[in-house]
Amino acid sequence: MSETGTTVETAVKRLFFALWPEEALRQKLYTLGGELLANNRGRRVPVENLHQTLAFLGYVNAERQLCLEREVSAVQSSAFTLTLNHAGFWPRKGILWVGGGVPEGLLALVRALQLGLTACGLEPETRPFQIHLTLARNVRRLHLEREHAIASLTWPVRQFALVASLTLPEGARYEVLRTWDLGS
Ligand code: 2AM
Repeated sequence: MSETGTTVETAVKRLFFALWPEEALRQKLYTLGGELLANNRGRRVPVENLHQTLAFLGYVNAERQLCLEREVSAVQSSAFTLTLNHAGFWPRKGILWVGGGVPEGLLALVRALQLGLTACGLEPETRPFQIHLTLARNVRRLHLEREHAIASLTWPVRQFALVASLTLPEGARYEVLRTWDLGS
């Protein structure tokens, strides 16, 4: 028992902060992925895994996880609404994704999370933040114009999540460890 406890406490976890859509929106995104992919081959992200990453943390030990949780608990960001209105395809990585504009509230949240990462000794992403919610990977070929318009999906964002990524033989499984509410 104590050995198991020790293992858990000292283990590193692969973590990221994300926006996790409600079930109904995930279903719509999954359906959209099927429509966009049509007869092309690709590995679709299972409906339960669909999310938007805000900050990728990589492998993190328990001490650093605590630090990150403490830092982001102090974040005072407001709720915002996302409008997902286009799809894209990155041929080199074979990724089919949906995107939309980045409202000021989202930018503020991402910046606050990045400050938290820095405070805990992690290096935040330097590329400008953009929305790309992955619908499918390993897509070999897809004819999609650059910003392929989709019927808009409205996503009221009221919280963000800390998520653990587990790599299993059947693929990635994500576990939402903790959520934080955004201010109104
Ligand atoms: P992706 O969907 O564009 O692949 C869990 O792996 C989440 O973290 C996914 O949303 C993935 O984005 C993202 N991710 C994985 N590795 C990453 C990295 N090295 N840098 C930034 N994001 C990463």
